[in-house]
Amino acid sequence: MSSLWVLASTNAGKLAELNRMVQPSGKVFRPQSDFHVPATDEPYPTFLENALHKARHASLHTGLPALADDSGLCVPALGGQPGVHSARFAGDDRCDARNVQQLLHHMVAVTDRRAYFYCVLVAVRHPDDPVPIVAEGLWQGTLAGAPQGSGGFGYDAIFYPVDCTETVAQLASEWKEQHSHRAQAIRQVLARLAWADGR
Ligand code: ITT
Repeated sequence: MSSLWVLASTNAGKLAELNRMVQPSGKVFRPQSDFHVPATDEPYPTFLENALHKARHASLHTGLPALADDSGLCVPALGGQPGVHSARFAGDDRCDARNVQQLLHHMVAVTDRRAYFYCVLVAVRHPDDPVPIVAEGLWQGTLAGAPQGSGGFGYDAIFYPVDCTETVAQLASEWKEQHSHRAQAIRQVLARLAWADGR
C-alpha cells in the first residue's frame, strides 16, 4: 500500500496531528489543497457519512488513497450540539474562537457540563473502494467556564479530559496525540493497513 495519502481535509490542526501520529509508520498525509481538490459540502447528518463523502471526493480528484476525518464536540445537555456542526457552530467562517464563545454562551445556565469529542476516520484506496476502513474514537470530559491555554485547535481550550485539571490546550500536544478521539481512531486505521501490507 502506498505510503503517500491525501488527507481529505482543509483543517491544518487535523493535518499536523495526524502526520505526527503516523510518522513511525512511514505514512505521510498531504493536504488536499496540494492537489487543488475543489471544496465539497458536508450534507449528511452523521459523522460517518460525511467522512466517507470527503474521502471519496479527495480520492476521485487526486487518484490517490485518501483519508478523511469527520469529528466534533458533542454536549449531551444540548442534545448533542454542536456535533456535526462543530466547525461552523458560530458561522460559515469556521472561526475557532467564535465557536468557543458560542458554545460557552449556550452553556451559561447549564449544570451538566459533560462533553465528548468524537471522530470518524474513513480510508479509501480508491473512490470506489468496496471495503473502506472505518474507525472511530470517543474522548470524554467536561467543559470549562472560559478558554484556558493556547495549544491545539477548535474547542481544545475549553475541554477537560476525564481526570484532568488542565484543558487540552494546556496539556502537552504529545499527550493529546496519545489519548484523543483522533489518536484512538488512527491507531485502528494503522493496524488495518499494516495487516493489509502483511506487516
Ligand atoms: P475538514 O472538513 O476540511 O476536515 P473541518 O474543521 O470543517 O475540516 P469537521 O467538519 O470534521 O472538519 O469539523 C471538525 C470540528 O470539530 C473542528 O473544526 C473543531 O471545531 C472540532 N474538533 C474536532 N476535533 C477537535 C480536536 O481534536 N480539538 C478541538 N476541536 C476539535
